[in-house]
Amino acid sequence: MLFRIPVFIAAAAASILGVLQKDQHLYSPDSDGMWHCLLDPSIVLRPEQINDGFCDCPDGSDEPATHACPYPANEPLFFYCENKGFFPRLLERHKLNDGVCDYDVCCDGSDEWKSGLCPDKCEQVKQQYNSYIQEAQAKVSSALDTRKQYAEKAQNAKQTLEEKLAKARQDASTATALATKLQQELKQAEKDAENAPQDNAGPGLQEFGQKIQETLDAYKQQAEQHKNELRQLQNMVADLFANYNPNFNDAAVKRCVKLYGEYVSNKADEKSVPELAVDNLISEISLVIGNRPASAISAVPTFSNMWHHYYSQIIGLFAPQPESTQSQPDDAPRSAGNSKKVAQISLELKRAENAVQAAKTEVSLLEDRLSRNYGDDDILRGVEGEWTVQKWSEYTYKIGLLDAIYQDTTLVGRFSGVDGNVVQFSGGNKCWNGPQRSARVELVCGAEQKIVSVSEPEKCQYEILFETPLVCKSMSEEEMGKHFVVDLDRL
Ligand code: MAN
Repeated sequence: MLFRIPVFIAAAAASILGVLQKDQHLYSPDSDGMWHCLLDPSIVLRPEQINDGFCDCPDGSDEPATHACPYPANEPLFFYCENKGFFPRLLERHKLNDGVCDYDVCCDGSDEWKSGLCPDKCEQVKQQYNSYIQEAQAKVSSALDTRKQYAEKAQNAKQTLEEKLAKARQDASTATALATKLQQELKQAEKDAENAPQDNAGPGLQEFGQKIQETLDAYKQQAEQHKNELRQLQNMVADLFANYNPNFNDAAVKRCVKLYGEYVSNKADEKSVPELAVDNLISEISLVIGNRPASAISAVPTFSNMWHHYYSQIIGLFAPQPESTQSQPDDAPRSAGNSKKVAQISLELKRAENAVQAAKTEVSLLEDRLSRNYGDDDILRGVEGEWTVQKWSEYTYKIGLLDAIYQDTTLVGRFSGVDGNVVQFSGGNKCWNGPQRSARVELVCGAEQKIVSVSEPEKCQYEILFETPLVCKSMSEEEMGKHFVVDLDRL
């Protein structure tokens, strides 16, 4: 053990112990063989006063390898360990020669240079480091592979959306062209109908049609009323769901809240098709019975003339269409045909207009989805529809990065945007006496999707740390090395 001390002293003679290689020149003596404190050159010392365990320079520059000098302004002063064969590091000077081997920083044991207590273990530390780097490289490369797959999925999802958008735009323009053509045809058919002699279906038919319309209207209103009542009831239960006191042990309330949660999760989207169908039917009836000029109403409605009217309408629908109107005899059936044609074209026009509207809505929805920011490489699109379900503390969290977050059955928030590695969720269930729930999810690189922590710094505002390969980037060995910790037990 004794022979180690001269090794360090000998090293100090050639170079000053505890000083970075690049700063060694600052310790060269002047032409008189004297040395000056670094920040106060008026203080002149003999070279052997450096590292003699007595503090001469207020800046501590004469004691780089001892703790003789107090830290100026409480900022630590450092000792440089050379760590030959590994990476040089800096150790706070108060840890020098204290009887503890600080191998996590000075693997060469130079921190205990006075006693020589600590043999050099840089070789073992290097082995630990190498296997750490190997493992880290394997993890990062597997995470990057997974990320690549997500990026491909994202690319495909984007491409599918772009194709859907192209199709929707095409549908919109086809439907628009058709609607324009039908508008012209309708104008012509209306003209033809006005000029044609009229059949003798009477005002009774109009009344009859009106009755059907009124009945349909009444049903529609009733359905509307039921819908409003249902909405009110839903709002009442939703309010209970968002604001009940979970600490109050009321089994009925808890059961209601649980069932409501299930009801909301399983509820199918509202369909507006039947309503549209009713509207179409109402306007179809008005086209069949109401487009007729008042002068045409001549007969009193009887069962037989109404029967005749409907019979000719129905037969007209299925009868082979004449080549041209010119070949029609100039009598009542032609008139029925004309008014049926107006009705038919109007209906087709209405359908085409609905199709235009639907395609335009689809176009704007798709444009919106395509223009949103989903992070580098649009990567978040790759996890669309993927949910991570994990218990954290007393709740089970369900996270769909592009959808929503649930805390058990409580909606914490819906996806509202991405900013760098942070995904925001807002508009969740209202907090008891507080705001609507919201969350901020910070994504960090990890091999798989996993919740690392959930906190609630403000009531009902959640901070979630979430591991995912989505944000992994290739790392240099130096970056990986920053997280390396020496396992002292294995030295
Ligand atoms: C539930 C949970 C909690 C939240 C309280 C607020 O218990 O959503 O996270 O703090 O409600 O009342």
